[in-house]
Order: sequence, then structure tokens, then C-alpha cells
Amino acid sequence: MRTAYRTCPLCEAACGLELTIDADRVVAARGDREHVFSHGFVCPKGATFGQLTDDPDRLRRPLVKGVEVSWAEAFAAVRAGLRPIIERYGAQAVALYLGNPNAHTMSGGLYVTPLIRSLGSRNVYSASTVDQMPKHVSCGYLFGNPLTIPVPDLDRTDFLLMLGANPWESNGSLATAADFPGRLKAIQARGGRFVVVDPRRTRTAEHADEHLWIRPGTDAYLLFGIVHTLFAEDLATIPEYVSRVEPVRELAGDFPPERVADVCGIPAERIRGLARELAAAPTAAVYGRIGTCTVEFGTVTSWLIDVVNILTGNLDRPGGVMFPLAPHLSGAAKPGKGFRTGRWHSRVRGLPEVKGELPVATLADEIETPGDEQVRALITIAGNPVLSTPNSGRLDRALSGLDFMVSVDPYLNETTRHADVVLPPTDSVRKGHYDFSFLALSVRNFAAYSPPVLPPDPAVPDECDILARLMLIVLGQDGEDPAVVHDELLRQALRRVPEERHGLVTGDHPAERLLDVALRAGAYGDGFGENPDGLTLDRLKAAPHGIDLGPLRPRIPAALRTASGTVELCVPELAAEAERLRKALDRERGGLVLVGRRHLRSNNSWMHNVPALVKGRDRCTLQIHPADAERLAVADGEAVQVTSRAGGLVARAEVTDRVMPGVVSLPHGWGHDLPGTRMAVAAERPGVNSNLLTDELVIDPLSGNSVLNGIPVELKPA
Ligand SMILES: Nc1nc2c(c(=O)[nH]1)N[C@H]1C(S)=C(S)[C@@H](COP(=O)(O)OP(=O)(O)OC[C@H]3O[C@@H](n4cnc5c(=O)[nH]c(N)nc54)[C@H](O)[C@@H]3O)O[C@H]1N2
Ligand SMILES: Nc1nc2c(c(=O)[nH]1)N[C@H]1C(S)=C(S)[C@@H](COP(=O)(O)OP(=O)(O)OC[C@H]3O[C@@H](n4cnc5c(=O)[nH]c(N)nc54)[C@H](O)[C@@H]3O)O[C@H]1N2
Ligand code: SF4
Ligand SMILES: [Mo]
Repeated sequence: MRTAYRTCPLCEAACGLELTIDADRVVAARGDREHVFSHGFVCPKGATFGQLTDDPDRLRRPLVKGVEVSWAEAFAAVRAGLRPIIERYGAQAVALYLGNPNAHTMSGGLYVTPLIRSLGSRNVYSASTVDQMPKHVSCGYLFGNPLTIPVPDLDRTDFLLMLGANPWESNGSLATAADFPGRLKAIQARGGRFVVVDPRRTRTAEHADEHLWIRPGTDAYLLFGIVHTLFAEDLATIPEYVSRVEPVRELAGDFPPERVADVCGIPAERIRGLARELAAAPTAAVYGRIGTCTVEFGTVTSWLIDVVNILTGNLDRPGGVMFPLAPHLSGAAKPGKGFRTGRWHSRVRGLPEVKGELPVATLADEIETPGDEQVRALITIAGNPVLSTPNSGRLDRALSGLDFMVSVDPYLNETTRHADVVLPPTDSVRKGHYDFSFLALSVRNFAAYSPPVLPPDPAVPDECDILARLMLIVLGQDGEDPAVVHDELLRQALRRVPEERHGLVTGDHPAERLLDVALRAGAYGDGFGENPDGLTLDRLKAAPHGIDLGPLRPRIPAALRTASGTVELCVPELAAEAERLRKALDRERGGLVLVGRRHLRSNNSWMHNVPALVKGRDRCTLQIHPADAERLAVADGEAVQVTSRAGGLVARAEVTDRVMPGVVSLPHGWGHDLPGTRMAVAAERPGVNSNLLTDELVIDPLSGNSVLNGIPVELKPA
């Protein structure tokens, strides 16, 4: 028996795990009490880390048409499937879908962008457009860089206003904060407060000082009401680094609290009160997540969150919202060009490109619609769009019409069952781990690297090797060793480093060497010998519990990349959306709408095969308020037929006052009863797929993000 330490790769909280290893198995996982960031915190998912590796349904050999083959045969089949399509129809005929775990793997952080470049297709899709794309766009406009996202300074704030987030179950998102619940309780313990805005009484809402029920999709009205009050009552402070304030003042004029109160369901006096509290608090932070992004006005809502942070003087100050500085990034000031979208448009619906990708809500259109550049082949990497994207019933059908599909995924699931070839990567225990995405979103600066816990499995290539092989295939250079790709990426990473220092780079694996380069060049790095005390891969390897880099520090102006070098409070694109929002004030509202929810023991669609996480009572229920249940003659536990514009399903009703009247809630990521999958535990408790109801035709126009909350539905006993 031995002990090993490793960052948990299962959610954004980046907890340190202490693993007990017996020979070549992880027999226990618990929180690492000495970890500099998580201090021993672990959730039920992290505690099953070993069981995930041992899952008998996990693929250990590649599949071609469902049959196990050798790796050589599998890559030959990919080549035979992809090359003719690229040669005959061009790269546009091949689409890529990148799922959420790419943000949790080193191959995702280091090899996916080069693969996209090698392929040269504009048909790139990802889970970002069913998630956080509105935040990227609003931050792109405000700060000039869509990756410059401020996070709430949880550990120092006096007042936190949280909209559409449930970190008690999700453990936080776009704010990496191991033990998020503990950090929220600490706000209260030091005399501060937090307020939750949600159409459901979540576990987070139960712990809050106040819970405000809001009608789904209307947070932008609440926030504009707050902005209106800040100006009307002269509470707004305008920091000197902010420009284009006047247009916001003018737009806010149309949204007095009295006007928006009925729409969002929060009394005008409470809206004004929130504005006053935010302005008066010594420090305050407004934070929003899934419930503010996956809605029709997602980008405006995400923008207004930071408008309020800025106008209350809370941007870039301790206790407000701040920009983290990750160890692999430089943090140095650079002239900015600003941010724009629409460098190309989708072929069928003409939707603008954002951050190099197109909305996944239009992937089925691109597959189904004949014409030049029709999508005929699909590569999925760590994604399950058949359960996670809107009107997934339609996408499911579209996937069966593809000429060729290859999936890099450890499971034969609802999506990969369509793949001609499935390439399963090594499990997490045999991979190194560094959080390229989440260290840049952490509420405290820190660094951690976990080397592989077990030696490589000779029968299964590392995911970096798999992606390198795919790169060679799309480039028409198959047959070569993936080392060609690894060497080329290292050469590119080192292009600004004097040649005589290249020998300093260490690492036992291609991903480790690329990380070492990034760390040495990064904000805390050794500068390739210039700053001998600075960070290197070896230093991180010698610190298995991570290295604390201190509380967040102010980063304006260095963090800004706008053309003006200021925070640009309003751009014409957002002003136009605000106008659309104003027109929508008079819309008919009152029908039943559907929202989602997450449960502590779930992880989107893919961890329902771990017995410890699915035992107990059925969680895939349709929550409905007692008043609605009575009106519609629906009894607790009874089957109900739910229909929307996109489709229908039958779910079991759970009558509860945890949802507000007019709102029903169904979790996503279920529906494991499709034929051709190989996830035995999940199939025993399949649940239903809530994305059969979400509508691919309704999107947030600026970001292309899907609308997954506030879906109009009709309901009757089944
Ligand atoms: N209605 C509704 N829909 C939603 C949401 C919602 O709130 N409501 N949330 C949305 C959000 S926020 C997200 S992020 C998306 C997620 O959408 P997706 O990313 O499409 O789906 P996941 O369920 O995360 O599936 C992850 C896949 O990666 C595989 N996998 C796991 N680990 C690895 C690995 O190390 N390597 C590789 N190659 N594969 C791996 C799993 O087997 C699984 O197939 O769902 C979205 N869909
Ligand atoms: N246990 C668990 N943890 C996870 C995941 C998981 O599936 N399970 N998924 C991970 C992923 S990929 C992500 S992106 C994060 C998401 O992290 P969170 O956003 O914190 O998670 P959700 O539980 O989706 O919280 C969204 C909340 O928004 C509310 N809501 C819905 N519509 C509206 C609205 O219009 N306005 C407001 N104000 N609220 C609304 C919902 O009721 C819900 O409580 O969680 C991550 N962590
Ligand atoms: S909170 Fe997230 S990172 Fe921490 S143990 Fe749970 S799944 Fe892992
Ligand atoms: Mo997500």
C-alpha cells in the first residue's frame, strides 16, 4: 500500500485528493488535508475516483463498428473513414465536437487547439455553447479578452449576490473554489451576507441570508433595475479606467424597478434595496452562473453582472470581483485589439462564429442540410451531445446519417454508439494533471501539478498520443510516430526562448515538457534561469499539496486588452441587445416553463455508471409546485407527459414547493435507455433526457449559446 496525491479532475473545484494505492489499483480516495487550496475538502464524486477507473464498462480497447480491434486497426479505420471525405469535400465537411472534460485534461489544454488548426475546419463545436459562452462574450467586450473573467473574491467579500448558481451541489463554476460551501459559510461567520436569486429553493438558497425567487430568464431585468437605481440615486462610482458609461446610463433609464418588478417577480422596493446594499457594502461581488448564461438574454445578463460590479467600485478590488493570475500565463501588459465575433458564419442558419467556434445548437442543421460544405464526418472528443445539447432527439437522428464518425471517449454511450471508431484514452490515474482552465478562474492564486499515479498501460495510448495521431491523419501524414507532433509543439512553445536555454526543459512526458515551458515563462516562473527562485515543473513536482501564490491581486490595467486600454462599459452590440430586452418587457408571460438542476452526485451525463453515485432514490424527477400540480391534476409520483416545441417525454412528477409556481424542473444528463450503449449501471436507472424538450432554434444571439432554462412546456398526466 502506498499513498499518492493528485488533483481531482472531476469538476472545477480542483480539490487535492489523497489516494491509497494497492499494487496497481486506487483503493481509496479522500481529501488531502495538507492541500494548499482545498484543505481536505472532498465531495462524494471525488471519493469515487478509484471506482471510475475500475468500472468494468470502461473501454480498454478501441472499437470499430462495435468490435474490439487493435490500435493499429483502429487508426487505419479512422484514416480510411476521414481521408476520402477531406480529399473529396474539403476540411469543412469534417466537424469537431469538444466536450466538457477537455477542460479537465492536459491533452485538452495542449493538443486540442493544434488539432483544430491541423484540420482547418470552421465546423468546430463545443460544450461552451451550452454553458458559459455568454460570459466569454461579455468579458470580451468589457475587457478585450474573452478569457479575462473576473471571479468573486469569496474569501474577503462582505456581500455576495449570487444568481443562477448552486455551488452547494455543483461545487462552483467559473469560480474555482474548493469547498465553496465552506467559503460561503465563512462570509456569514465574519459578519457578511450572501443572497441567492433562483427560481428554486436550492441547498445554496437554504443556507443563504436571503433567497429571492425569480421568474426564469428575467435576471437581466432585475440587474437593469439595479443599474437604474445606482444612477437614479447617485450611488454609481465611475472608476477612471472605465469608458463609455453614458450609453449604459441611458439604456438603464428604460428599466426602472417599477417597470421590471412584475416581469422578474421581485418587488421594486427589494430591487432598489439590493442596489443600495451593493453600493454601501464595504466590499461586494455579484456572481452568476448556468441560470444566467443558458437563457435567451445570456450575454446581456452576464454583462450586467459586471456592470453592477464596476459601478459599485467592486471590480479589481479585494472583496469584489478580481482577475486571477494562473502560473502558466504571463500576466504582463500587452496592447489590445479588442474582441469581435462573426469572423465566419454557419452555413445553414448564418450564425456568427464566436471564439473560433459555432453554436452546437446548429450542428444538426449542418449535418442534415445538403449543399457544399455539408458536414459528413464528425470527430467527438470527451463529449456526449446526444444528451447534453438542445433538441438532442434531432441531433441523435442526424448522427446516424453521417458518413463517418470517430469518438475519443472511454465509454460506449448515447453519442459514441454512433461512432464508426471509438478510441478510449487511458484513465485519469495514468495521466498527469494540471488545470490549464481552472487555475485561471481560481478565487486564490495557486499552482499544482500531479504526475501520473500509475505507470502507463502499454495496451492503451495516452490521450495526447491519440490526439497527435488524429492530427497526423487529418494532415494526411499517417504512419508517422506521434513524437513528430510532440516535438513540433515543443519547438513552437520554445520559439521565443534563446536556444542555449532549451536544455533546461524537463519532463517525463510530452505534456509535462510543454507545461514546464509554460510555467517557466509564466507569471511566477524562473524565466528559464533568469529568476532562479521561480516556478518550474520540478518545483511543482516537489510540492504534491500544491504551492499557494497568495490572495488575488489587482490586475488593471495589465489585464485589459481593449483597443482603448480601458474597460469599455458599452459596445453597440450590447446596446442593441438591451433594446431587444426592452421590447421584450411587454411579452406575454404566464405559461409553465422548464428549468434544469444539478445534484451533488452527478456530473453532467457521464458518471451515472458509478454505483455509489446513483444508489438511493430516483433523482430524475420533474419537480412541480403544489399549486400547479393541483391545477393540472398531477399527483406526486405520477407519470406526466411533458411537451415543448422541440419534443416530448414522460417523467415522474415530484410535487414540491422547492420550485416556484409556474416553473417545473428536470435535471439534464439522463436518458440512458438508448440501444447500442454499454453502461450497465446507468441503463438500470436510465431517467429521461431533458434535452428532448430544449429548443435548438432559440439561442442567445450574441454568443450563440443554447437556451436550456425557461423552456415553455405543456404538461398533463400521462
Ligand atoms: N438541459 C441542460 N443541458 C445541459 C446543461 C444544463 O444545465 N441543462 N449543462 C450543460 C453544460 S454546463 C455542459 S458543460 C454540457 C456537458 O456536455 P458534454 O461535454 O457533451 O457532456 P458530458 O456529459 O460532460 O460528457 C463527457 C464525455 O466525456 C467522456 N470522458 C470523461 N472523461 C474523459 C477523458 O478523460 N477523456 C475523454 N476523451 N473523454 C472523457 C465521457 O465518457 C462522456 O462521454 O452539458 C450541457 N447540457
Ligand atoms: N454535482 C455536479 N456538479 C457539477 C456538474 C454536475 O452535473 N453535477 N456540472 C458541472 C458543470 S459542467 C457546470 S457548468 C457547473 C454549473 O454550476 P452551477 O451553475 O452552480 O450549477 P446549476 O446547478 O446548474 O445551477 C444553476 C441554477 O440556476 C437556476 N436557474 C435556472 N434558470 C434560472 C434563471 O433564469 N435565473 C436564475 N437566477 N436562476 C436560474 C437553477 O434552478 C439552478 O439552481 O457545475 C459543475 N459541477
Ligand atoms: S468538489 Fe469537484 S474537484 Fe472537489 S472532490 Fe468533488 S468533484 Fe472533485
Ligand atoms: Mo458546464
